[in-house]
Amino acid sequence: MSQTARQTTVQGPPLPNIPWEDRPTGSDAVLWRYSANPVIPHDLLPTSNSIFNSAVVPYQGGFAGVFRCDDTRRQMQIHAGKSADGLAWDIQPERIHWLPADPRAAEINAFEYAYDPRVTWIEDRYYITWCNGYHGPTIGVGYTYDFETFYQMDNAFLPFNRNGVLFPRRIGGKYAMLSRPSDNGHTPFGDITYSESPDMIHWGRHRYVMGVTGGWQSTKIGAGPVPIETDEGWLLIYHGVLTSCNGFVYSFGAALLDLDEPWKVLYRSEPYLLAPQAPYERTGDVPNVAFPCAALVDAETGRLAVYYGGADTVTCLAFGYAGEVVEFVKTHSRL
Ligand code: BMA
Repeated sequence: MSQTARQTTVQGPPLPNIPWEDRPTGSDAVLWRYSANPVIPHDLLPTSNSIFNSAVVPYQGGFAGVFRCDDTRRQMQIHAGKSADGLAWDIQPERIHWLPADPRAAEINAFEYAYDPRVTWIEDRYYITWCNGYHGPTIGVGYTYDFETFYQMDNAFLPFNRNGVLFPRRIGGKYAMLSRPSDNGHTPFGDITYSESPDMIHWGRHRYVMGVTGGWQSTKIGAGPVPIETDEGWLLIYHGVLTSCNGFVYSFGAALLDLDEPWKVLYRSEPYLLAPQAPYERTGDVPNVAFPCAALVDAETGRLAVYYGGADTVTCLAFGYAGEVVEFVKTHSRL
């Protein structure tokens, strides 16, 4: 624990080797893009059509992650990867093949499709949630210790659901997850909800967290990276969608959720933090998409590195200070 630039305390270990670039001279942006974006090109693998909406965590002094790699058949799959610096990635050419975590999980182990992973360390292992095809999209749950062998548990929910994001610790003694009940297509609605579980298998006590407001978050919203614990509340970076005459536009902003009862929203940014404006966010397989799935934070300095998908094609990075994001959300809030 330590103080960031604006006195917000971030809970967590120091991460001195967090990918980082200083704010460009003259800029007053709360989040700024990495000048060498995208960090992962669409064709890093010989078989990849696109690599985007991916999740990264600190691992053994470097970094590891789970990456959405749509292949040249346009199969949506997730692959494991490792990196020394969080920038240059070695991604496995084969998708993750899940071993059933228990005999009953074997019943749902057949692969349909997988996309938009999130990864978090809880207690003794790295948990992965993703959008898992099981007679419709729902929230897959699995874990790994080493990013080599992966175990699949039961899905958290019935279809249709997307954007399942675990909190990085138990809350009130229970595992906690945000999700976004939806339908089978390019859902034109979507609110963020909260559920808890004693065992990571049975989920209940569902609570409504927040829904759409206006502007960049007027069509649907969904949790992004694993929430970051601060002394002001859980810092939740989330995406919001606007429907233009040319289709959906995906931007992202942030909210602060109550530490003990995270379904209570304390503050929520009315302006976005980042909207598709760079060429690699505006042009690609799906234009006008900035879709965050992971954030690294150095509790010592408050430095924040957000990984997000650009235009459903590439993986990008944006930087900021957690304390400044908290301050921005508090001073630009509309619930
Ligand atoms: C959502 C998800 C995301 C994608 C976004 C924009 O419904 O499928 O993976 O980035 O649409 O196409």
